Amino acid sequence: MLLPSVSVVVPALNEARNIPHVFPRMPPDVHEVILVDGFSVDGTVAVARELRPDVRIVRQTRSGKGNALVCGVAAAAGDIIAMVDADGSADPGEIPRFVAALLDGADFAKGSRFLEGGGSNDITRLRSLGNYLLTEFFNARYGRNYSDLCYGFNVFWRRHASVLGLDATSPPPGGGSGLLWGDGFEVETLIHVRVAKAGLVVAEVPSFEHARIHGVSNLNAFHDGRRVLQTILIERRRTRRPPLTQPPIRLRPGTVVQVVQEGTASSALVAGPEQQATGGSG
Ligand SMILES: Nc1nc2c(ncn2[C@@H]2O[C@H](COP(=O)(O)OP(=O)(O)O)[C@@H](O)[C@H]2O)c(=O)[nH]1
Ligand SMILES: [Mg+2]
Repeated sequence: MLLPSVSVVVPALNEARNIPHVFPRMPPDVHEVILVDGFSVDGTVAVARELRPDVRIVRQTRSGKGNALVCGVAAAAGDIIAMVDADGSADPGEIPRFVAALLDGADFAKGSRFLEGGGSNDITRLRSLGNYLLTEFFNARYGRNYSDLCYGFNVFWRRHASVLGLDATSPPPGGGSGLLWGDGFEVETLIHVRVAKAGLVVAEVPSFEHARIHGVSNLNAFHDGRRVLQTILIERRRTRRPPLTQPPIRLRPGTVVQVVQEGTASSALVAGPEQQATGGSG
């Protein structure tokens, strides 16, 4: 069987010192690596090209990590898109684990630091508490049972990219450096909301988040936490309920995933011969 091709989208804002820790960990068979540069001034693009002459450099159209991701998604040509941070916190070596969940039937594989096998050296107590509350709120509103909402390691079939409904091409509002909705760190929440609204089958995959290697985070827990909360609230007002049932997905032995369906969740290490996972009673 021909394996699906994988495009890795890497948003990067002044990550020249971190990219040498990230690129060498890419699985050898990825179809393409797309670095979406946020007009870095530290030589990020030159370092990326030196490490990986085949890297595709995309300049983002507005500001913010969300805008960077959507520009990367628009440029991607692979069957599967993997979103991987450039600061050394996400390990591209985990990509095959996510791809396995997609091959096992999921439409979208989201990383979770809070499943068995996952973890974080990067998350602060404040962020952890905020993430927990926002995740619970999201679950209550959208009928899911995710364990981790605000985490950026996501992998999905490119054919579902239109579900995200994100705008890669409009100029910045007012011609300045303003953000459109979804351009900031709320982007992951916006994606999860729209994926849930579309009723896609989502598998949570355990992932380990390492501490950022150099530099400091661009995220502000209060400001960006508020944008995440607004996203959950505003998008819900426009929501029609997603389908109540999702088809069961088949998992290969050895895969550890959490299959999340509306209102239910179950974790499983698939140990025996191929088994069916339904993610609970639905
Ligand atoms: N292109 C681009 N990348 C960004 C921007 N803001 C953050 N990033 C990248 O997004 C990833 C996550 O950002 P980071 O600051 O580490 O936030 P945190 O992981 O939530 O603490 C990193 O690879 C950043 O370089 C931006 O405005 N433009
Ligand atoms: Mg980070």
